[in-house]
Amino acid sequence: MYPKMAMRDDETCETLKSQEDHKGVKHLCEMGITRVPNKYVLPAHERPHNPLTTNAYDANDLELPVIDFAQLHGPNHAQLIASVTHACENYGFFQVINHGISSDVIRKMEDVCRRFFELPLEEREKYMSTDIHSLVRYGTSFNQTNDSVFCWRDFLKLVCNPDAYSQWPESPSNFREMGVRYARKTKLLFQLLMETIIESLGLGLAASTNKTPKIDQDSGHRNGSNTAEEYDDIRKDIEDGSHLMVVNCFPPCPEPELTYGMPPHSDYGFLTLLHQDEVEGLQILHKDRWVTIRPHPQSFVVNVGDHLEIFSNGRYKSVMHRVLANPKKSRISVASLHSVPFGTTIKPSRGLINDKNPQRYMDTNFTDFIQYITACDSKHKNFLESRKISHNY
Ligand SMILES: O=C(O)CCC(=O)C(=O)O
Repeated sequence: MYPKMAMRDDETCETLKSQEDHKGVKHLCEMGITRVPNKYVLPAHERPHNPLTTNAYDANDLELPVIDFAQLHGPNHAQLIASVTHACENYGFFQVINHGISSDVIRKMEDVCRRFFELPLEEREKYMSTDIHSLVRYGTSFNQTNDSVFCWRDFLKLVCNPDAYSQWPESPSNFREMGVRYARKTKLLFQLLMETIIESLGLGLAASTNKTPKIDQDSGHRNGSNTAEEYDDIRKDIEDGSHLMVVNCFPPCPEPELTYGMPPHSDYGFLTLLHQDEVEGLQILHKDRWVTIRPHPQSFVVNVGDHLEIFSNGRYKSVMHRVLANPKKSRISVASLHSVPFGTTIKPSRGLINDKNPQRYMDTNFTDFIQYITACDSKHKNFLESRKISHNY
């Protein structure tokens, strides 16, 4: 048992706590803290509910567009593609239902993740590392090495490929088996989602019929330089793509108004597939307002990542999101981040560039991105901003 630590200004307590901060927020809660340590206290102007930071904090929930994947191969296929286009252009987020991943797979994954975070610290600590190349990594905050203020989250990051599985935790029982099963299913779902996204951008259709797509005179979005070859390359990249699973644990926070579960950020990959338990916390920036995405059991929240923004030449934008800490309930989420293989160059699709719609992002190597997040603050959309090409006309 740890002594209760209530005073923020007690120097001895602070020193002790700062050593403990790197062991994570679950550990701090187990120590019995009743105040948020200084390391987690944001300056007033950066706090989640400060009207000056967000300009319009809005407690309203937002109903995300729902994509019913049961329609994928049916007579309403064209409508489904139109809904995907609408969701990606207007929200950067949607929910997918009837996605083919059974409730048993999802429930058991959530259960083993919850049990992982309930393990004693000595067990979780075995995976603690700040090396972002580790195949398995337990840690805390957003970027533990660079964050001047920590956020109220612990995580387990798991690289998903057959060579990495043997290094995943064996404890709690069934963790590895359920984790691998979940990872394989979400990878397949990602591939299907990407097929629809590519089609929604007008690229898949062009390749499959091997015809030059029409130029949309108003938006200038599609053009004639798309080739079946490029489509085949991207399909291959998606199939062989990188897949990282991030299991997030947000324990109850004694002073949630002072900190974040996760600060505003966008995701780096093509798509993220998120499963959140029944506890609210996720908010997205929509029309300059932070809005809450209420959890829907059995659906996945899907969002556009930075690499898709680059690939679509800015037509589909990655959207900032954040997680609020809450005082009462522990929250678990599982984010599956998918992209092209490490080492691949991400570039705007040649099929989407034309005179009206010039290339808006530099070709970007995955390695550049990894270097950037290692050295710099990767919150907000800083990395993507650094890849933009400005056109002075
Ligand atoms: O827990 C959530 O709702 C979102 C998690 C997230 O944004 C992330 O893992 O990047």
